[in-house]
Parts: sequence; structure tokens; C-alpha cells
Amino acid sequence: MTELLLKYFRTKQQEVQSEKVHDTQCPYCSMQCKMQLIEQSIVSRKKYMTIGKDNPTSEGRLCIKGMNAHQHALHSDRIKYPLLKVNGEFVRISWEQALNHIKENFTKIQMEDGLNALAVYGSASITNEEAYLLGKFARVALKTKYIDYNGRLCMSAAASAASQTFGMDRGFTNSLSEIPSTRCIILAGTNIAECQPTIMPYFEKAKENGAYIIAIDPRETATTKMADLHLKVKPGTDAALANGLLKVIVEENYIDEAFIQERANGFEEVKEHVSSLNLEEIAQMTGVPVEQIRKAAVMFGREETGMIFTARGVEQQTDGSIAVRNFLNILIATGKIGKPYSGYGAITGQGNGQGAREHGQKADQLPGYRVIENEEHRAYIASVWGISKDALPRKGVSAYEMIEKIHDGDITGMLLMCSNPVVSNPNANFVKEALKKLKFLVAVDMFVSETARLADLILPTSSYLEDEGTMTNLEGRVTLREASYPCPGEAKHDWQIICDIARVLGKGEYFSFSSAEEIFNELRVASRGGIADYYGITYDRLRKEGGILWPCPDLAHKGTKRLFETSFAHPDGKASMVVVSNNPTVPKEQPSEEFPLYLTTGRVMSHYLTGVQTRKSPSLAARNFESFMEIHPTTALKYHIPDHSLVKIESRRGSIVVRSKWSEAIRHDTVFVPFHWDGSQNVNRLVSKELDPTCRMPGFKVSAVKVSPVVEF
Ligand SMILES: Nc1nc2c(c(=O)[nH]1)N[C@H]1C(S)=C(S)[C@@H](COP(=O)(O)OP(=O)(O)OC[C@H]3O[C@@H](n4cnc5c(=O)[nH]c(N)nc54)[C@H](O)[C@@H]3O)O[C@H]1N2
Ligand SMILES: Nc1nc2c(c(=O)[nH]1)N[C@H]1C(S)=C(S)[C@@H](COP(=O)(O)OP(=O)(O)OC[C@H]3O[C@@H](n4cnc5c(=O)[nH]c(N)nc54)[C@H](O)[C@@H]3O)O[C@H]1N2
Ligand code: SF4
Ligand SMILES: [Mo]
Repeated sequence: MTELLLKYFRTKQQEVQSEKVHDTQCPYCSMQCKMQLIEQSIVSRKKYMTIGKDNPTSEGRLCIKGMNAHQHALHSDRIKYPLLKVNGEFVRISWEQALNHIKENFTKIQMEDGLNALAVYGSASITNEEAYLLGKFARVALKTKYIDYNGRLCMSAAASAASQTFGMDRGFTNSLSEIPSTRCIILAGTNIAECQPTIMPYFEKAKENGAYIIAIDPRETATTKMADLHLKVKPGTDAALANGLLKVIVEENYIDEAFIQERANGFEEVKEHVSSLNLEEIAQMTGVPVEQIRKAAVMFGREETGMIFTARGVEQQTDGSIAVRNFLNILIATGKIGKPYSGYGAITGQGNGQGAREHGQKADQLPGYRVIENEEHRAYIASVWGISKDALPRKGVSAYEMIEKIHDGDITGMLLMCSNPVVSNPNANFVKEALKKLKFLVAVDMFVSETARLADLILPTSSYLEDEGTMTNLEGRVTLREASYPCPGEAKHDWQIICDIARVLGKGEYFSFSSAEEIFNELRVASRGGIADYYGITYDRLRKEGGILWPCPDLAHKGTKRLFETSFAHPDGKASMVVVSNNPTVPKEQPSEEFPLYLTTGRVMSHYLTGVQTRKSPSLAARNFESFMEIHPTTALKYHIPDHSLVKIESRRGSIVVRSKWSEAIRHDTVFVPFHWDGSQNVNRLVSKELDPTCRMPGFKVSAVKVSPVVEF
């Protein structure tokens, strides 16, 4: 038998004519798992396999998305040439024609409607180099104030909360290696088991070591199943729930007086506020029984060390930033920050969700986490870019507000890079209507997404396999993604496309880069002295050291594993606690007689964001080939909805049709729909345009809806 097997393998091996190994990183989530694509040529066909590669963050693990990522990158639907819309059809044109077309249209718009009539919409799935360059492109080549990016819908609440409370925003204040040794963990509105699967062993080890895990989610998920205590919160009430936890912590005296005295401002006001609140009322508001609130607070308060993690469940709310700040209040009150095994983690979303929020794609930001309205910051960046400070535009508006400006006719042309706003923005019907009004829309993508379909011109870009550059993962660790795969057809890298457009617009001298590394070296200087200081990081070091946690201000600096050990980043070195009301300033839509249920939205393991990439991957698409609505059987019966049947979901904004999925895991008053599908399954047709007043995050996690069977039974 063994002989036979050996013979079989030998023959197979001989059939393999060649094997190429491509080092890369997964294009999807913030874990940025390192991996290798192995490409075998066997007689006349090719065979592909992806394997994980050891590194300090994912330690060689991969989830199903990473293992199958090459399926979309190698898909025959990849755009290989620039495509121009002529009489409603896309036709192939040359790069020269495409660039001339952009020059003509952009210049015309600038002359007719002014410099601020052009907008740039970017992404956190592009590299640091590209995110940096896109910000520079908007300000230097287009001279527009209108640039923002899809991270506004993703990281803005956590980013603004950390900036306001700590004085700086790096997603995780510690490194992942500390998780297994912490004693108590709160997972608030995060479904890591499906969204960052390779992080799970850190938490599983913590549990094995005796840590107590508390999960806060309106649904039972693969993540909440790991928890010792699951608080099945009513959607949108996390700020109040955190007040309840704080109240018990204060009452039971689990506060760290010495830490507060030395390291924080605002505790007395918070203490007074939570003392005035009524726990029964909070239980009523949040749907979490008093005993459970008490239990969670005691378990967290009494332990020596603890960590809190938040993600989009808490953050994608019209009070997302202040709700996160209330969880940070808990950490400060109990002195569980800036110490070993104690800290905060905003579980970052997209692959470069961290880096792309640091280097100038945001409406109000300049590289290195600098502020565009700060005169010193403006002067420094203007000097790096070789322009005058006064030539730098001022701050613009957030992603969804740019769409509103398009609808109003203030913005008439747009460059869209790496996003699919027709599916990912709230109020999707309005978004589509707005984008159709543009005089000229250029989309840079790998595929003809739902939004690219509306474009006048689509430019073909490279995938993760082809495009080298740095990404900053959820730890704040800068990593180098190597890329050796050739681009399909005439596709170019995003950074090359930015440089090419700048050149035809007469700004080539500011964009004369011939490699990603050259751009990185300029980014290093631009970030120098800023909060997110990358100056000490080089490609060479990244290759040798396997990633570096910022800030890293000089070449001899080893990177910063744990933040806030001696002081916070505010000028006085103290953290800033804040009083958080149970009732948000922007009231959330509440269930009514006409729209009696809460709708919340999110993700499934096998799909990524608007699904443009994962729906192209047969192994992933097969796991969930259509959208669904998770509903409690009792609620389903009340509204006459059988299991696995088509159901119409309506809100004040629109309606969609998806398949029902009965589940005891969800609250009776809530339904859940993922957002990975388009057209009549696009759940963002239901979500309202209300934004968080501080960070401009939409309220993706709370809408009021009604449900009805499509076919009456
Ligand atoms: N498989 C997969 N992985 C991904 C992605 C993907 O699309 N697919 N996207 C990546 C990106 S960009 C991001 S931002 C992250 C997102 O990662 P997560 O934020 O973990 O994902 P979500 O599913 O959006 O929301 C998390 C949980 O919040 C719960 N939730 C809903 N409403 C509330 C509420 O009011 N309060 C609380 N406490 N919880 C609530 C939902 O039930 C859900 O289980 O994942 C990244 N990883
Ligand atoms: N209802 C609801 N809506 C949500 C959310 C939610 O939880 N609920 N979550 C929000 C969150 S957290 C996020 S991050 C957003 C994301 O939403 P989007 O910004 O729309 O993100 P993607 O679906 O990843 O779209 C990326 C597009 O860029 C293309 N692309 C991929 N890689 C590259 C590249 O390297 N270069 C270029 N040029 N193109 C590329 C892809 O083919 C795809 O068409 O959605 C938000 N919308
Ligand atoms: S999706 Fe996230 S966890 Fe899965 S392989 Fe990719 S980077 Fe790793
Ligand atoms: Mo995200």
C-alpha cells in the first residue's frame, strides 16, 4: 500500500512541471494574515493552493476567506483594460485615451463648477502608500477639499472616541499576545469568530487560563457562544448599558482611586451622573436584566486585569462615538489601561482599516494623524509636499455628506477608488440617485461593481496578489505585503493610476514615484512628529522584523507594543472621562405600530463587505449564495412568515426581499440581515441617513421595520 502510494505521488510530482510560490497577505480583514499562494502548472492546467505563513499576529492561521481569496483575484471577470461608457455600454479604450478623457472632464468641471466640484472617495482596503497618495492627490493635484473614504462607515466612531478619551487612536492599546493572560474580557458588539476568525485562539487561550468572558450582542453568535455571560442587549442601547456597568462598579467600589487621581480628568462628574441613574430603568431600556448587569460589572471590576473590545455593533450607531467613550470610562474608572494584560481594542475592520485612517484620506486630516485645520500641521505637510500652506484646502465633509452634496449639485465629478457606495452607504436608493447625477464618475476597481456600473469610466486596478505595499493591522502593526504576481491585461496599481492622473493634470512633479517603497519613504517623512509616526519604519526593517507597531519615531526605535504606560496623549497626559446620557442626542428610530421590529445588520463568515470579491469566489459564494433575515420563530409566527420563505422587509426608506431564517438565537423584537448583496437584497435601502453628530458615522445597526410574507400562506 505504502509502495503504491509513493509511486502515485512520484508520478503526480513528475506531472507538476513547475511550481511558483507567491508571498502575500490576505486582502480581507484587519488580521492581515500572511500567506503564500502556490501555483502549480500540471501538464496544461494550473492548480492553486493557499497556505498560512507564520507571523506574530495570525501565527500562520488562515480562515476560509484567506484560503480562497485567489479565486476572485484570478477570476475571468477581472477588468483588464480601461472601459468607457458609450451609449450605455462599456467599451475598451487605451490608457492614453482614458487619461485624456479624465483631463478633459476634470478640467471642464473645475472651470464650470469650481475646484471643490470634484470629490475623491477612497478606501481602507488600499495600502498605506495609496491612502497617503490619494489624500495628497485630492489636495495637491485637484485642490479640492472634498475627500473622504469608506472607513467613515467603519472606524470613525472608535477613532473619534479614542482620540477624545486618550488623545490618540491606535485600535489596540496592547499587542494581541497579552490577551491570553488577562482575567476578564468584555466583547461589545463584536463577532470576532466570523469577522476575524484567526484571532480566536488568543481568546480561547485566555478562557483556558481562567478568564471570564462577557459578550454584548442582540444575537447569539459563534462569538457569544464562547462567553461565560451573554448580555442580549436591545439594539442601540450600549451607552445606557455601559452606564449600568459603571454604576455598579462605583457602588461596589471597584474603582482605582490612585489611577484616576493621577491619570484621568472628569471622574467626579461621571460618578455623580451614574449614581443618579436607576438600574431598573437601565434594565428596562437595554433589555438586560439587573442581575446580569450586576454580574458583568462585578466580574470585570473585581479582577486585577481586564480588557474591553468594541466593534461595529456598538460603533455603527448615531451615538457610536459616545457609546464607545462610555466603555472607555469603565476601563479608566477601574484602572485597566496602560498596564500589562489590561487595555482597549477597537477591532479594526478592513485590511488597512488602521493605516488608512492615519494618513490623510479623511476630510479633516493630514498624514501622521495630523489635523487639517491646525496651522502648524498645515505648514509642516505643505513643506513636505513643496507647496504653500495657503494652497492646502481646508476640511471637507464625511463620505455620506459628499453623496448629499452630489445630490444637491455642489459636487459634479468624482474619483472613486476601491469602494462600492451604492451598496455600502445608508439610504441606498438616494445614493444611487445621487451618483447618477454626476457629470463625470471615474471608478477604479478590479470588477464592474454595482457602483462602477454607474461610472462613465472604469480603470482596471491590481489585486492584493499583484500590488506591493504596507498595511497596518488591527494591532497597529505595520506589515509589508510582498507581491510578485503579474497584473492581468493592462491593469495598473492604484498608486500608478493616481500618479498618471496627476501627470495629465500637469501636477506630475509632485507624483513622480516609481515604486511603492518610494511613496512609503515620503510617507515616513510626512508622518514624522505626528501621532501616527512611521518615520523609523523602512521596507528593509519590515522584511527583517516581521512588522512594527507604531509609533516608531526613529530607525533605532523598536516600535511601541503597549500604549499609555506612563501617560495618555493629551497635552496634560491625562485621559478624559465624559458623562454619557442614557438617551442619545440624535434620537434613534424606535419600533412603532407600523414598523414594529428593530432591524440590525452585519456580516457572515464567508462574505466580505458588499460581496463584490467574495461573490466571485465559488468556494465562498456556495456557503451563502443569497441574503437572509434572521428572525425568532415566535416573531415569525406572529407575522405569518414560514422558515426559508421569501419575506419583504420595509422601512420608511424602502423595501427589500430576502429569505427568512428562523433562529432562537436572536431577540424577539429584532431581525438581522447581512449586507453582502446588492439590488433587491441590498439592506442599505432600509437604513436611514442619520449620522453621529461627532464622527458622522451612520446608524447601520438600528432601523425600524415591518416584515411580511411575499407569498400569503
Ligand atoms: N466575514 C467577514 N469578516 C469581516 C468583514 C466581512 O464583511 N465579513 N468585514 C470586515 C470589516 S470592514 C469590519 S468593519 C469588521 C466588522 O466586524 P464586526 O463589527 O464584528 O461585525 P458585524 O457583524 O457588523 O457586527 C458585530 C455584531 O454586532 C451585533 N450588533 C448589532 N447591533 C448591535 C447593538 O446595538 N449592540 C451590540 N452590542 N451589538 C450589536 C451584531 O449582531 C453582530 O454580531 O469585520 C471585518 N471582517
Ligand atoms: N448595512 C450595513 N452597511 C455597512 C456596514 C454594515 O455593517 N451594515 N458596514 C460598513 C463598513 S464597516 C464598511 S468597511 C463599508 C465597506 O463598504 P465598501 O467601501 O463598499 O467596501 P467593499 O465592498 O470592499 O468595496 C470595495 C470595492 O473595491 C474593489 N477593490 C477591492 N480591492 C481593491 C483595490 O485594491 N483597489 C481598488 N481600486 N479597488 C479594489 C472591490 O472589487 C469592490 O468593488 O460598508 C459599510 N456598510
Ligand atoms: S479574512 Fe481575516 S482572518 Fe481570514 S484569512 Fe483573511 S485576514 Fe485572516
Ligand atoms: Mo468596516
